[in-house]
Amino acid sequence: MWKVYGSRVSYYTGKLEAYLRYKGIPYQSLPTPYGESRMLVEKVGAVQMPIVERDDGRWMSDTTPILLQLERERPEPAILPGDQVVGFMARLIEDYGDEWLWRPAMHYRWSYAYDRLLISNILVDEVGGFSKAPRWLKRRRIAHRQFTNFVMKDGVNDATRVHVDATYLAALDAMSAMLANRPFLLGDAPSLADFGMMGPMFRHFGPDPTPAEIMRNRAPLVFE
Ligand SMILES: N[C@@H](CCC(=O)N[C@@H](CS)C(=O)NCC(=O)O)C(=O)O
Repeated sequence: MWKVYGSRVSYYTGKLEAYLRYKGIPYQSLPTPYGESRMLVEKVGAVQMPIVERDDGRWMSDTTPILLQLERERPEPAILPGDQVVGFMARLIEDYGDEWLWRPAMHYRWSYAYDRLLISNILVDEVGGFSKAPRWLKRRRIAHRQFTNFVMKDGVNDATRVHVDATYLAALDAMSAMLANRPFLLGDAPSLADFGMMGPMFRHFGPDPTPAEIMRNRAPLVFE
């Protein structure tokens, strides 16, 4: 059984887990071993989520090359469309999910009080284990770290917040249009595009209370 080090609320861990389940690759979810950072850097070059330890002794990180490598090793069912134009769209939408929706996803999770309370309560058990501080303090530190690093330093401020909110709404509207007459974004079967959207939609906007309510009301096809 492969080991997937990450978090049950992490964007890229959610994307990878969706792919592994679709491919029928059994895995065990484990928290990122932050105490063994040096070993992780030796194995994969960086401490980030997710990291995969395979049963053949190989290690992998970074979900886009992981998915492309696994497509070569286990081609069926394929997630790369055969048509070149549709294949380009799949890669483009995956990149959009990976790189562009990250900002609104972190903003909705860490800017809104109820979302921040919920997710810091989960993360404290997954990444706070090595510290002896009381639980309430660990939660506050996690929320502060996430907000500072991934919201403020990523450019979300009074001048940009309306635009960042609208980025999420635009994604919901575009996906709703695509899903109006097909079960997956690019056809009858999931493609790289759908897996790219699992990070933002399945692991952040779908479960986090504030964006989840918007998704249920505005984009039920995306929620489904
Ligand atoms: N391109 C990488 C991105 C991985 C990534 O940035 N993961 C986030 C969490 S979902 C992370 O580990 N952040 C570092 C941290 O929070 O300490 C991938 O696709 O796997």
